[in-house]
Amino acid sequence: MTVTTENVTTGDAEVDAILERELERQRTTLQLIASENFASPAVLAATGTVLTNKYAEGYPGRRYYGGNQVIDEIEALARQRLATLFGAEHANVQPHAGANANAAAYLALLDPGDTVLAMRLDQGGHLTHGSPVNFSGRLYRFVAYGVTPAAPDGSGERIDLDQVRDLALAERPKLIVAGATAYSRIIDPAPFRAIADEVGARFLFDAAHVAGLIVGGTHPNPVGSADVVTLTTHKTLRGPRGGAILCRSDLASTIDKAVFPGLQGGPLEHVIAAKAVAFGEAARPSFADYATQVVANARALADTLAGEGFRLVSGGTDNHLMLIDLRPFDPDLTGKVAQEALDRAGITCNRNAIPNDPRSPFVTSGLRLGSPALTTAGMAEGEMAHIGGLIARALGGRQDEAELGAVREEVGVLCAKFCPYPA
Ligand code: DSN
Repeated sequence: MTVTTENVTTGDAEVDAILERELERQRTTLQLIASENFASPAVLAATGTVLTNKYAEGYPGRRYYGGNQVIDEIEALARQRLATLFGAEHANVQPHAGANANAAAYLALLDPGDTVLAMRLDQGGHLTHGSPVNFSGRLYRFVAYGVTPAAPDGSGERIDLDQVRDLALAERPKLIVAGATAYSRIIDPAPFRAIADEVGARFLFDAAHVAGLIVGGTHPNPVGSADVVTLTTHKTLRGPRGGAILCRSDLASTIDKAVFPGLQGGPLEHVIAAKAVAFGEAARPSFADYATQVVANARALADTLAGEGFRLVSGGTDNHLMLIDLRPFDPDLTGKVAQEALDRAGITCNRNAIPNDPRSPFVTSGLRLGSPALTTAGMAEGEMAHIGGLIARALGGRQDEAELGAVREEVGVLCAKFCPYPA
């Protein structure tokens, strides 16, 4: 099956015109947002099915509405496929998003006011890891650990496990959270488990970003170490937009109750069908090749950017993403300006705070770049090196519309050659 402009024809002219423009944008610009990917046509097809019509509060075999015999089969299949992929005892595939998965895990494991230890937001953590503007920071008492100071040889800016242990001993959290949205190194679950055991805490691993790398064997699997693992299905795992939770069977009923009725109402069974399709795709041997290529591509892009005069936070990457410090390239260049200039050149990414960033989170001194989507499109190390050069050209020539236009043209040629959804 291929996705063509016909597939997105709804018959509503206003909506179709917008859908067509977004398809065109995805076809003709480079997608380097680390949390994005191109879902397969089969995954897209599953999200557009009649399963959207059905209310199915509850779980397979225990629904509150009639008519769920068929729906039960799809959800049971998705749960079984996900549990098998990760070697987990129990899977809940109903969370609508990674944020919901974390909310449900907190609801299951904590009482309001409980202390939680998680990664600092401005050093790579997520909003749901205790931001004061998020429910997590308002309902629970979050204490944050960070990364070690930057070192000239690139050995710094790693999760400071000594600090994690010191804070855990001092604060006695009920829960320790590992996982990040902007951290380019492997997060080893084992030391977190040991610290959690030492202080009698539960351990949650937020695998939102690295879920696909875990399945593909390029990141350690936290199942077995963590009490609960939350994840998203649309990032490196390359499925539909959504979340999921894995846990041991002794926590299964607590987790399930926290998702429904604790947090959500009717599950999105059309999305759950698409999750099942994506989990089936991820179980194929070719998915391990994909994960390996994602990491190789990130490394190739990082190496090129380092050669162009950017500083890689932590000196490089072990996973699908990198954080680049723009200041050595140009002290006046902010993340905001860089993101906007790259947008004009057809290169899509997001500005991101770097550890100890002197600029505000809205402006920043950094960019976050990731390889999952372009790897899905078929690009390899050679294209990554080319793109690294284009990024440097666009940022160096950001005030020169002709130069941005020339980069945009080269981007167009690359996108035409590596198109995830050929016309
Ligand atoms: N928005 C996601 C990301 O870009 O990492 C996290 O929720």
